[in-house]
Amino acid sequence: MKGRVAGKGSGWGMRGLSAALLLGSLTAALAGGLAQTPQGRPPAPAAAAVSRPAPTLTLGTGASQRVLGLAQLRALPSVTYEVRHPQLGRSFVYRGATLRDLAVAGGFGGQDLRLYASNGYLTLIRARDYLKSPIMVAYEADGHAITVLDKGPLTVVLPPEPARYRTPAYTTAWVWYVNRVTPAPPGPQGGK
Ligand SMILES: Nc1nc2c(c(=O)[nH]1)N[C@H]1C(S)=C(S)[C@@H](COP(=O)(O)O)O[C@H]1N2
Ligand SMILES: [Mo]
Repeated sequence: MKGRVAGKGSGWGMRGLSAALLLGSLTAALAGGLAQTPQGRPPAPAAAAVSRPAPTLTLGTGASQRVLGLAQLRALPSVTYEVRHPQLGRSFVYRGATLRDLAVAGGFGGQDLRLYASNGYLTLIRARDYLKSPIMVAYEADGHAITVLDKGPLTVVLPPEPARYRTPAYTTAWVWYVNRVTPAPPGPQGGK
């Protein structure tokens, strides 16, 4: 299918699993906090560790890979725009680094990209899309760090234009919890 970013249904199993793991760790954090302070609220550091993990984005693989922390992501040129997140159903002003700049920083500028998420999800984003429009890895929404519940700490965001980005064919490109970008292996689906 033309303009299709990746196969439908990829990641379904992992999505359920990650939701279960997330719920499990939230429950554990709450239980742990309550056990330690029976009269009080769970301690802030436990809650913060669950909802705001430190962002890292790895560019490439193996010996040539580069790991960027938040400061290094912020040191790249940033883009900012408002768009409705298709899965959250809410609009945010997102800020982040473009895939175009990240690919250059990783030494694979202009190539089709494979994006990986911490829940095992992966998808393909085409050079013809990210070279023409500011698709970003967002680290900020409405001026704040992005929580896990809002698909952060790093999440892929597509601009509102062109209009095809708002069609179902592109919902797979909104990679939540993105943690690695590599050049796509050869093949129509980027080796998927
Ligand atoms: N990290 C991560 N991002 C993901 C997915 C996933 O499983 N994990 N699924 C993708 C796909 S295939 C789709 S269709 C949408 C699904 O969002 P929804 O289940 O909220 O409709 O998120 C996309 N981003
Ligand atoms: Mo999907």
